[in-house]
Amino acid sequence: MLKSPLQVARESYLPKMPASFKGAVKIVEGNKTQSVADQAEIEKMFPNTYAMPVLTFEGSDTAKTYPAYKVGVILSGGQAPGGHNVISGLFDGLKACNSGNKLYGFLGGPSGLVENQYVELTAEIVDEYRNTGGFDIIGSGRTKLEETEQFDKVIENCQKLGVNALVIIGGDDSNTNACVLAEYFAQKKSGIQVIGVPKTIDGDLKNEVVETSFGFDTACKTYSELIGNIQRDANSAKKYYHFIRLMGRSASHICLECALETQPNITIISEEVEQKGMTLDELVTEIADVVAKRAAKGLNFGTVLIPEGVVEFVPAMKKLIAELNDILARHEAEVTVLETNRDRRDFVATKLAADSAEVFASLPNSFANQLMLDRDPHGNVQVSMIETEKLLIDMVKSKLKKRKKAGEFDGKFSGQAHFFGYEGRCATPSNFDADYCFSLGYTASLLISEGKTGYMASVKNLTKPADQWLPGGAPITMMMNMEKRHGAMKPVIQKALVDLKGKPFGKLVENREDWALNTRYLYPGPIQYFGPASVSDITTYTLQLEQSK
Ligand code: FBP
Repeated sequence: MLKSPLQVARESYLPKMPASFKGAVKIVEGNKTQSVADQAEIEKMFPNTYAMPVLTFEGSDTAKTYPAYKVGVILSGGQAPGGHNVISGLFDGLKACNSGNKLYGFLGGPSGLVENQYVELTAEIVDEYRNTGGFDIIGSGRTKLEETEQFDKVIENCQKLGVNALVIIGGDDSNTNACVLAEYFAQKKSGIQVIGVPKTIDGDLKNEVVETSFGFDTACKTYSELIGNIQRDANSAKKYYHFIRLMGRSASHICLECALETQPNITIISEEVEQKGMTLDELVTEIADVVAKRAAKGLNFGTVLIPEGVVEFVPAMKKLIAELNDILARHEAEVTVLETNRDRRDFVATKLAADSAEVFASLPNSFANQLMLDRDPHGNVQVSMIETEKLLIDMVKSKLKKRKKAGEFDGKFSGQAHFFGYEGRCATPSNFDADYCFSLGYTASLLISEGKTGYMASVKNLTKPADQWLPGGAPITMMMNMEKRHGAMKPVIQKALVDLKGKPFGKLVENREDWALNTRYLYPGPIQYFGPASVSDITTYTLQLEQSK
């Protein structure tokens, strides 16, 4: 493998660990749990994995011996910084539990489990990837495991190889899969345990036992560095408005965190847009008003942060997208044979309800075309391909043009569009993510060795130094509720959206007016891997505010 100087230097970084991992551990059981909602239905669907207790690992003086395991691991869904350290923590933990343990990596995500594509992860391989970004050690994918035939195939493949535990490193959808698999394997008495690990840069897989998903910290710091650089450019040239769309399919956690790190002029939070029931035009008016007020102070430049999922939170657009999802699924064959985008637009327009057809017709063609692009395997619109930042620039521009004509606006407006998403997903993990991920992997190895299934690895107390972190396990069923997916009610992990009563959003609201009208930019600079802990070991504002008393 070719290595950059930083990669070489990071090879020798030893992730900081909870004190309880320094020697033998004992497992402490908490109270029995229940699901966040729809308890009766979830209990009925998960008779073997419901109501299990939360677990905590504490240091112990009594050494333990653990049975030997063959463990399979997959990386599932979008990349997130730190995945390689989950695998190295898992590997080291397994070897510490029993030197005969073996680890297999199934290739390309969940499909590797079904197609039996795997590689044995040896010390030599794992060492090459310690503290690096990316998921390239075994690759990732978005295949959804939902058919009984797929589950049976997984059992068959695991049994052939002698694998008796699986670790699924993924987001809410992948951990929902992990939960369903754990229950199915238990019902079938297959003897295969399943443990999940909370991954996603989106930061929306969190709850009382999972404080944050890994990758969020590094991705936000990477985007914030870029936003800071752009703000400095904006403040130097004083001639552009930069509209910056940020990844985060549904929740606006990334956008909110980057706003707290950089203090831009405008930050859109999808959850607030939905709560206020805003139209696209109202959103555009809010932006145009800030542009006008800044222009009145002689400031014809600025930054606007846009969460990539915002279109699905504008109620009229949400309805339109839901109808499009349905139409495109039901008429797939008819739509596929149509040759031009115009034919496709005309076809779907005839199937939409009158109000949605009106909204659809009001959109620029390029944007309407993007709304019709293929859905992902979980049925989600691929919001990363929808250029909301360009749509908003065009709409703000035409609103200001009208105001200028009416003598109501005297400034200048020139927009630059940016989208930051893939830039952050494989960044070299920050010290926080390198440490957190290693601990998550190590925790997963202990959950397996203790014979647990249907649990998600959890490490708490994350704003404290790593030696005070509290590792353990959370039953995945406690995170579940029933939601409509593809027209049917399904058990899924409840997504954590931005809490509009929470402290991180409160801090934005408190400062919104000031950051809009004045120029209070913060320039965070690049992630620091070496140097004082006050710079290199800090975590997100979101986590710090959430955990502040
Ligand atoms: P996960 O939920 O799998 O972690 O992925 C999240 C994400 O990074 C979103 O932020 C983004 O919308 C999406 O993946 C992009 O998906 P793809 O990699 O398939 O383009």
